[in-house]
Amino acid sequence: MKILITGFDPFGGESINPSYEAIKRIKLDNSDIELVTVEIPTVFDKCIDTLDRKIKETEPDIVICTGQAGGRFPITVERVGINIIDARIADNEGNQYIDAPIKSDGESAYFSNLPIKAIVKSLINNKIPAEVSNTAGTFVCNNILYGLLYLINTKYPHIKGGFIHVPFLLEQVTDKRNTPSMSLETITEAMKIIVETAAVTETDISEQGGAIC
Ligand code: PCA
Repeated sequence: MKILITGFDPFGGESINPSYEAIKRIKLDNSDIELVTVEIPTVFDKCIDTLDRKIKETEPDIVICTGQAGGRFPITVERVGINIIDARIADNEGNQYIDAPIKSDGESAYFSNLPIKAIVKSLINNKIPAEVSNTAGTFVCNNILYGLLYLINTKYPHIKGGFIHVPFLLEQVTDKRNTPSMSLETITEAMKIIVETAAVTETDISEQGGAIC
């Protein structure tokens, strides 16, 4: 079983991105998994092209993309990617699209086909705060999630894929008041659990994981 996992480069004035820092430190217990780790540029369009190239090159069974969600407290397992960009800040190459579709021939939205509820449950069982999220935002993380699911739906129907948002690292919040963070060790452990849960879960569990608003 081959799993491709991606993290983003730093953006928005940060000098580090916890997603890539964590995924490059993952040490798996399950030796049946071959893990391929890639850093993706925080740039609209280019991130999807980079991902597509890597999928072609490595032919994974599962693709897990990850990124930073500064300000969120738990690890959030994204349910859905939506076909829109509405950028509050510019990406790392100065692009700032407003209300633009990601793929003109794509559906309005695609659901992750990772076992999102099983992943949340595994994290919580390991005492790591986690929940399902119903929005990956409208910036580059939603862009790559939607792009991945578009690729799965149009080109790679045998692949399972989705997206995980992680909080700031402790070192990123020393200059930010009352902002949630998590240690790099915990985020790295979470990534390991996510990879191993995705690898062994054929069908997701049916358990409440929704939000009222
Ligand atoms: N987080 C941003 C883009 C890159 C990243 O790590 C986001 O949530 O859109």
